[in-house]
Amino acid sequence: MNLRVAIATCIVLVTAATLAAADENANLVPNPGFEQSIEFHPKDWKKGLTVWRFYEINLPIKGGTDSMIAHAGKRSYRIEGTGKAFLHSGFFEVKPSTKYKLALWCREGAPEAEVFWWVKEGVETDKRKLSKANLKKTAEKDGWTLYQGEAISAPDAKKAYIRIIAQGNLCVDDVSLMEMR
Ligand SMILES: [Ca+2]
Repeated sequence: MNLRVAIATCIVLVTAATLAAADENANLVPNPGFEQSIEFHPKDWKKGLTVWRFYEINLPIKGGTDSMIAHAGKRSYRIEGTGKAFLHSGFFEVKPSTKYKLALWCREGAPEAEVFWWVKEGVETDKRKLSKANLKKTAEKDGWTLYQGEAISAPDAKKAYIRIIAQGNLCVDDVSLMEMR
């Protein structure tokens, strides 16, 4: 092996190691910090599956992106009211029977969260439809609280989305789901 080949090989190995490390820490949640638009036309329901969706469960409650306050970036998601709401992430791909860590930064209220496992859009897994994340407070900074929990994907899971549950006011930013190893 001459020096040039050795250096090239070394660069390839370092690049592969860097990519593997990046993959290990990859956040699977689309638009995790609400920095991109979550608007979609009701007729374009397929696009609706790729963005954050808000569901009023018990009124009075309302929700929307907030550009006045953010844990990071310029926007967060604000839920206001005394009722109950669900905030669903867009669908993303997951591995079956795999342990994931869910994390989100919140203020003004305490969230609950679940991860729903799907074979594909519209088809839930047979074995385990959802995992409750059992969130715990793990850090506080500048008025924001970090909540973290774990969830194990169903044996037939290929896709997932996260449901954040708000009972009353809640401000959310930087939601992540990462594979644990
Ligand atoms: Ca943000």
